[in-house]
Amino acid sequence: MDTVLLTGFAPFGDDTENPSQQVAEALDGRRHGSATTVASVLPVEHGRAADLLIDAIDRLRPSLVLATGLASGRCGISLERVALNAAHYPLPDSNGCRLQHTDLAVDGALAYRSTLPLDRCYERLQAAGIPVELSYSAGTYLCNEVFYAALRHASAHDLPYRAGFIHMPYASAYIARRGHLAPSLPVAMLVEALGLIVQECMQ
Ligand code: PCA
Repeated sequence: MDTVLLTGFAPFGDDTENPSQQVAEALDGRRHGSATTVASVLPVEHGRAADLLIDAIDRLRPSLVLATGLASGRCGISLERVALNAAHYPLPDSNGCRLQHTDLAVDGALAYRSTLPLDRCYERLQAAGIPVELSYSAGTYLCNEVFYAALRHASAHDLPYRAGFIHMPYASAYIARRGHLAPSLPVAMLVEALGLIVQECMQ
């Protein structure tokens, strides 16, 4: 069986929902040709998030690893091009850890490129009427940390999976409930976007 590993993150900071968790749960079990999507929701915790992702990769041996998270303030789907060997947390993780100006891997490469077909994904989402951008910064918090871990693991062990990271804005219904406005998209559109990205990546 061919597996797509799709990860989201648990809520963090002052937010009580994370759209990436909702999208991952919505797509869990979704079939695409001979491939099945397996979703996992990672904690916003230094070390543990990346360890859980690598454990899932070693257990499931997926052909595609799509990691996703919330980027508050972004106006559309952000297709991340680069994972950086750096941690500089803008806020503490869920355990109160706040790394500053730290390397993720002491002797690791400075950066890895996403191995997803991002230009094709960009065109596919645009054609579907979904706001999308190509991004050169996945930040220096937990999203970049798992992105870097997934690509370093593939490179270090010569594993054949494609891996990348997708940031998304808030879910509109959450922002409406919260009252304090910020850029958002409906959950249904976020789910559609990730479904289309899986399709492009599995071609
Ligand atoms: N977004 C954070 C971490 C978890 C998430 O959903 C980030 O952009 O690093």
